[in-house]
Amino acid sequence: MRGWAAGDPRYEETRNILLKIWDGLRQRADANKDGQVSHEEWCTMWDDYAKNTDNALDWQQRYMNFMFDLEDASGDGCIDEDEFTTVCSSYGLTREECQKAFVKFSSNKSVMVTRDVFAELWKQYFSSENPQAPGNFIFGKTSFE
Ligand SMILES: [Ca+2]
Repeated sequence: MRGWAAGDPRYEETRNILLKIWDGLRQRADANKDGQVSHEEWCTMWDDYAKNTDNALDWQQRYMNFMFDLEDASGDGCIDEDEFTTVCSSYGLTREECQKAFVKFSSNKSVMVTRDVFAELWKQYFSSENPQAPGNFIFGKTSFE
């Protein structure tokens, strides 16, 4: 997304972070050790997380920070609507839906989405049973079908 070539230190750092995320994910979620994380294993792991969000696994914490850094393209410590929309539309959502989602989790753009705010929204995304909880919009989707 950022156009960094292989060999660029930022490319290598990002690659290393993703490999660490995968390592942690595989070690904790791949219950039957077949080298793959199945849908069921994935859900079981996040269900465990939802029961105690203060007890996040290392890789889950890395994943959250990775997503924050990915979205905060300007590096100013805050995700703005344009940054959010750019990332979420890259995986197939329309810009309009991303903008609607941003409005929902930023309380109509009145909240600065800093890393701390994002961390709280992230916990909500994985643990809240309320479909309208602001955290449920951090991946850009506003519909649930
Ligand atoms: Ca930013």
